Order: sequence, then structure tokens, then C-alpha cells
Amino acid sequence: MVVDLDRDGSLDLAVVNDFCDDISLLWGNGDGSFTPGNRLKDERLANLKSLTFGDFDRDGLPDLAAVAKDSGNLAIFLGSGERDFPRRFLFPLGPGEGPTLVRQAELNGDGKADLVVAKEGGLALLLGFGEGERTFRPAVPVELPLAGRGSPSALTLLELDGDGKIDLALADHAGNRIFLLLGRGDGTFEPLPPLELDVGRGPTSILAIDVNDDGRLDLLTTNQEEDTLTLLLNVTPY
Ligand SMILES: [Ca+2]
Ligand SMILES: [Ca+2]
Ligand SMILES: [Ca+2]
Ligand SMILES: [Ca+2]
Repeated sequence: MVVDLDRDGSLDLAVVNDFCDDISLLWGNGDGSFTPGNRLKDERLANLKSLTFGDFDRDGLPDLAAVAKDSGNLAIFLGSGERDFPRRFLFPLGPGEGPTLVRQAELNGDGKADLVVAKEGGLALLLGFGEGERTFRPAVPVELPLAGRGSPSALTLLELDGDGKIDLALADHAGNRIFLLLGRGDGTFEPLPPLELDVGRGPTSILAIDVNDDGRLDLLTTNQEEDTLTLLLNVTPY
């Protein structure tokens, strides 16, 4: 993940170390090089999988959010603005399979950063906190017909249909498809069950890019098991 975490004008890196269960911070020097910083670790996080950022306590300083698959929880590391994340909060994500992906977006228009977590059975939506509440409001979970309950492999939050509300694309690695869900702007999505689009075998990433310059974001997937790309042109009429 690339973001200016210490607000010095240079992009920094935060990386999940899958086998060490910690997060490496690399501080950008502004010339393409990085200075290794401290590593973030918490014994209560087992099998860290994914990381995103946002200002979750609305103090103007970037924070980190990470999910751990085996312990089934979400951690928020609150930034101090001083290359440190001394305060952290853990949230259980409920029963079922562990979380593997997390992304941040504003889903319900209240100005507080929200989170979408992909789990093996579907999605968990967490509506943001602020003003010192330090908790998330769990929204209605979204069940998805994931193939063989196979693990979701990529999650992208973006605006697809021109209504200004954030939409969602999730890759289903075992099902060779992506799911599309359109945001209603209140923290819920439609349609359910979601739209399904076939892609190549074993999609592992989704890139949103306007390839034909018509102002609509198109989707490109990388398909690991056949070394191909699939391009999905956005033909939404708007
Ligand atoms: Ca920086
Ligand atoms: Ca913050
Ligand atoms: Ca929100
Ligand atoms: Ca939309």
C-alpha cells in the first residue's frame, strides 16, 4: 500500500508480511528510496492478510486497518503523525471463515471512513466511527455464492455506474468470475444476488482503468492459472 503516512510530502509504503504476521513501514525519502521503519505487530492477530488506510478517528492523521484470517479480527492502528502507530483497537469480525481482504471507502455519506472486509463466505461491511467513538457499526453482511466457498482474491471499491455512489467488485478465484455490487449510498448494495461476470481461470487482481477513454472505469483482471488478462468494458448507459 502506497500512501503518505507521515505527511511529509513523500509517499511511504506499508506492507503485510504474510509469514511474520506483522506490517513493515518504509518511509519515502522523496528520491525513490525508502528508509525502513519499525514493524507493527500484535500477538492477537494471527495470519495477517490485508491492509488498507484511512482516517478512522477523523483527527486528520492517516491510520491503518488490517485483517487477520486465523484470529478472525480487524485491527485499527491509529497514526500519531510521527511515524508511529502507538494506539490500536481490535474488532472481532464474527463467526465463520476468516477475513482475507480489507478496503476502505465512504459508503453511507456520513463523512466517516467505512470498511469492506471480504471473508470466505461473503462480505462484512463496517460503518465508520469518529469523534472518539472508536468502534464500527456492523452493517448487514452480504452473502455471496463463492465457488466451493473458495477464497475471494481481490476486492476493489470504485464508482461504476455514474450515480456518485461507491460500487464494489470482488474476484472469486475458484469460480473464475467477478461479482459486481452497486452501492445505494447508505451502506447497502444491490442487486442481491450480485451480478456475475466470467473471467479467465484464477483471477487474482482487479484493476480499474478507463481503457477506451469514455469516462467510465473498465475492469481488467489478471488470471493466475492461465496467465491471461480479462478486459471487461463498462457499457453502463449514463
Ligand atoms: Ca511520507
Ligand atoms: Ca487518524
Ligand atoms: Ca461512512
Ligand atoms: Ca455507483
